[in-house]
Amino acid sequence: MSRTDTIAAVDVIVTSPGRNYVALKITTTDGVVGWGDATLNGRELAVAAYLRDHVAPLLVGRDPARVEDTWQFLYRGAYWRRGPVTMTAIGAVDIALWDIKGKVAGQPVYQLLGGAVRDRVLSYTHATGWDVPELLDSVDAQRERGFRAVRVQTGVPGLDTVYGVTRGATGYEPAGRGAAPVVEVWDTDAYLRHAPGALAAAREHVGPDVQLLHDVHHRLTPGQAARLGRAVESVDLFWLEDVTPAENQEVLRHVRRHTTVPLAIGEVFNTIWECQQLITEQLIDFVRTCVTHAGGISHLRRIAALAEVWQIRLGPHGPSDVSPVALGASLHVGLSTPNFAIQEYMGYGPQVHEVFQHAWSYADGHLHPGDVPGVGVEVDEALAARFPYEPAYLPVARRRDGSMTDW
Ligand code: GCO
Ligand code: MG
Repeated sequence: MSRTDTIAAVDVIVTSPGRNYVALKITTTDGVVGWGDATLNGRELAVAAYLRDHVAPLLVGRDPARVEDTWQFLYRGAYWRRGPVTMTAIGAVDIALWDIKGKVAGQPVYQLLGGAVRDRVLSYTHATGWDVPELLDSVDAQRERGFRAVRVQTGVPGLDTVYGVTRGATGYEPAGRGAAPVVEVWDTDAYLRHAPGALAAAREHVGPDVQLLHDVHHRLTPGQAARLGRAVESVDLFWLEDVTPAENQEVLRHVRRHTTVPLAIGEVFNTIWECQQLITEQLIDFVRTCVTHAGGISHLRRIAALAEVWQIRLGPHGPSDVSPVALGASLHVGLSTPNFAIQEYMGYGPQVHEVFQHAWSYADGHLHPGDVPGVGVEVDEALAARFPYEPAYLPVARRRDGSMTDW
């Protein structure tokens, strides 16, 4: 890169090839283009406006090589720190600048992060069924695709909609298109009566060699979480995810006192500071922060470094509601970070693969970021423009008595 190279243009692209994504494009005066992901499910336009109105004008003219300084500038410069919108915007810029750095150096980003510490990144995907036989079929189908780690979610008798359970052959997509969120009915007692048996059936079906995971999606009290943890200990889960809403992290102590089931938390966290207590007090086994929502490659690496001190591993969020740019960025961290354990991989619909052309690949239960310079994901802008934004929201949940609860 010539020393006079600066950021020439910053563009925000909102596209909906089956679901909404926000892509950030940073172009340098030398004509190098970097891509970032800025997708925050159900609040996409807030991040797009933050980037367009408040970040893009500040970036033009800056040195694209100064990735860390730009991170600090946007984080400290906002004064109103943290939060999903700010941190997703910073994450997108960070990923795009790493992409530029890699392209200028002619190296995949993982090489710039110190090189590979493993040959490939273990991934897990989702299996889902309304009843246990359907769930076991779904687990079999994912194993046939090569997955050695599978998240299992089942329907609950008496409930018409359950987090993580899909109807039909398409992948699970919780965000419903339309001007308002769908209201789901939730019954924790019914879930607690059913879930341990379904998880045990899955373990019995697959035998000891397959890793099984389960996501509680923030729905239990600490007491309920402790009971569930105990009830599923013999299932030998790889992790039990988001057992309680993690705003109050003290409550995890109670869960820890009663069960040794490995706990994973963090997909809704945005910075190292939300992870700090969970890590330093060893209240979790896996930290789940997402490269997009937690400040990009630079900040995910920082969280990993703190976690490493406490022998806690990274298992980043990788739903289909962050774009293939995010997955690519996460995989560069995964390939080069010693305490990276597993990458969530839900997969994408066919139109998404066309709009986001990616060097990352899946084979045999593992992912690899690819060896092209940069992050390795390019956006087909002409195609993206053919899929305009459509309002879509995550559901909300109410108990049987009509009161709101966590979705
Ligand atoms: C997961 C997550 C997702 C979230 C989704 C919300 O573990 O994959 O819980 O399924 O629900 O990302 O937008
Ligand atoms: Mg989750």
